[in-house]
Amino acid sequence: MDEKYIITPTPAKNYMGLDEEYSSFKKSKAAIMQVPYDRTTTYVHGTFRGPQAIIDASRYMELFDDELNQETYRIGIHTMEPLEVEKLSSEEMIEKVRASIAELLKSNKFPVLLGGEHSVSIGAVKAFKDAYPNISVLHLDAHCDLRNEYFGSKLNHGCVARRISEICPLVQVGTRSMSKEEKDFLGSQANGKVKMINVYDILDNPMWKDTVTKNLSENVYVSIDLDVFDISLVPAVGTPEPGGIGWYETLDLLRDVSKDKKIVGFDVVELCPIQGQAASDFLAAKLIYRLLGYVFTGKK
Ligand SMILES: [Mn+2]
Repeated sequence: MDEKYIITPTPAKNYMGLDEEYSSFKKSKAAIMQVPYDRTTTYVHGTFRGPQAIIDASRYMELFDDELNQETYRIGIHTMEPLEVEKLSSEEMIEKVRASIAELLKSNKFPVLLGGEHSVSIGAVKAFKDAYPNISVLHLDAHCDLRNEYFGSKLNHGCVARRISEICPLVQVGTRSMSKEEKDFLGSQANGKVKMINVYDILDNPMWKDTVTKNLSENVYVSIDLDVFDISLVPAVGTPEPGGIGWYETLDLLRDVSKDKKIVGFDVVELCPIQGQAASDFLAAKLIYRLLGYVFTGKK
């Protein structure tokens, strides 16, 4: 792709390009943590470019949210320097993420984590479990990620939900791909710790969103693998799967959950940018802003 198609002159540092007044650590309620980790990706590599692509795209969004009729940025959104994780093992990266999220929670910041591959979420969930013992995880993903081990590692991105299910209850939404091992796990050992609402449930049952909220505890961490969206909306992911969910039904779900529960943090992972195709990056940037808006509605 010819470089002239890329309008952004230099990589942006700040989500939405916010001024100091709305992005200093001290004054911000939310903090964006970038974790450009991409070591166990099995198909398309490049998720380490995800956080920067989201920050770059975010500069072209309106500061006014026309659905919520509010200027969510006024809560203050701080962008942290990217975590240095490129050369770390999965164990080391997860511990670094856990410690960084724990620090943010101590400072009363609302963490937003940008991946990177999905294994970054394990560190975040560990930190949230320490801070909120009754936490549960809402996991949006095309894949159920319930393998005990994948490519020789228990911390592979394909094992994320299995590891999270060992920490706290998990509700999965939008899945449409699984192995026989994962199917068997759901049928036997999951022991009610994992509730799955797959795409067929979404198509068949108009009350599917109620099933989601019913199975979540009061405090909720949301983990969004962007491949949950249909590939026509978000083709730039590490493991694209056809038949995903749409923008408005995803927003409907997140709006419902934010009203019924307390969302205490979230991540957006697995963006694998395609040069010259900005739609996926922009959707991710806007999804983050809208979800922050839901969480902080009326709390500016
Ligand atoms: Mn996935």
